[in-house]
Amino acid sequence: MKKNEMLPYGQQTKTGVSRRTFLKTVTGTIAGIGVSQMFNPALVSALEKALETHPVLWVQGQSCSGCSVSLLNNVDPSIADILLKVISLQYHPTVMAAEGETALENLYRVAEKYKGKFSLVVEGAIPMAANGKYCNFGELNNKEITMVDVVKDLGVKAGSVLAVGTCAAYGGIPAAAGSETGATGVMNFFQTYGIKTPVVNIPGCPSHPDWIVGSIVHLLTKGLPELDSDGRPTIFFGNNIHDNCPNLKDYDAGVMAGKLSDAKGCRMDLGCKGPDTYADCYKRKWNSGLNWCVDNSVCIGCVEPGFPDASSPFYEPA
Ligand code: FSX
Ligand code: SF4
Ligand code: SF4
Repeated sequence: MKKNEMLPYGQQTKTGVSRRTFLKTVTGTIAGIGVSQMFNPALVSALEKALETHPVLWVQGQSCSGCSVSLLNNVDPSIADILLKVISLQYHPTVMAAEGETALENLYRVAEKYKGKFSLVVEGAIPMAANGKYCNFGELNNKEITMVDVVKDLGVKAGSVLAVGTCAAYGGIPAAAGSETGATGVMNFFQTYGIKTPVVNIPGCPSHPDWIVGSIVHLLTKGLPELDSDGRPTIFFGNNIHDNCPNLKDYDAGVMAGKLSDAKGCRMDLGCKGPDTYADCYKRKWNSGLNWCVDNSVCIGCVEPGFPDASSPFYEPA
């Protein structure tokens, strides 16, 4: 079997990362920031049990695929292994080998079989204009299937939906000023069609791999996480960046950076939107914990519902 081949549910290879390694990775990746505490000692058996019956289906609409890339690049052992063999990911356009009608048939088959139980991950916005024709998903029985069709059909059947990335959560870049496609996020889309399936927003442009994996694990083992008024898990998005920024003491003392290459000082004059942004980047960091936006640039508020218009211009003070 090819490393990235998608096998039918229940037939995934036993080679590669084991479930125990995965669990260690998950708890290790998100340890120290409160997430590990939400898992009781029964996590291992609870997750293993959940995985038997709760596959994850991942669909992509209007996005740059940055959220998938963020996920695939950032965790060791390979998140592709984790997703394919441990979280029971049954469909993912970027990592699976199957394509065309076969893949689409499998997507609908798994959704029917695990109706009410599977988690649907939506990456990217949903273009509602022109009958959904701005994002063609594929063909089934000689009929064109759009992203609108897929999110409607699968959204109704899913046990829960994770809107991964700011595009899927709130419309994001595809919905920015000047957009012609009617791009919108999952919650808004569900409201339009009266779909009641619970949605967890995991914004970020892209979303952080820990936020994605942590939320999936929470859903599988403990159900819906606590959400803020924008539908985001408070465990990841509950705190203000500015209030927790290592540069806050410089801000308080009026020590301001004047250019991006300045090593010292608060970056508000350079356009930092930390005061209007809620996420834990200041402690979680990015690129496997190496750095974060405020180290070398500014926070552009990528997790907020108004992004990118509300943050623009990025490098001018709010
Ligand atoms: Fe959007 Fe995510 Fe930004 Fe890109 O998929 S959140 S454009 S990083 O990739 O959807
Ligand atoms: Fe606040 Fe940004 Fe300054 Fe940090 S760099 S203290 S987040 S304005
Ligand atoms: Fe997004 Fe700001 Fe976090 Fe950077 S620091 S990832 S811009 S929320």
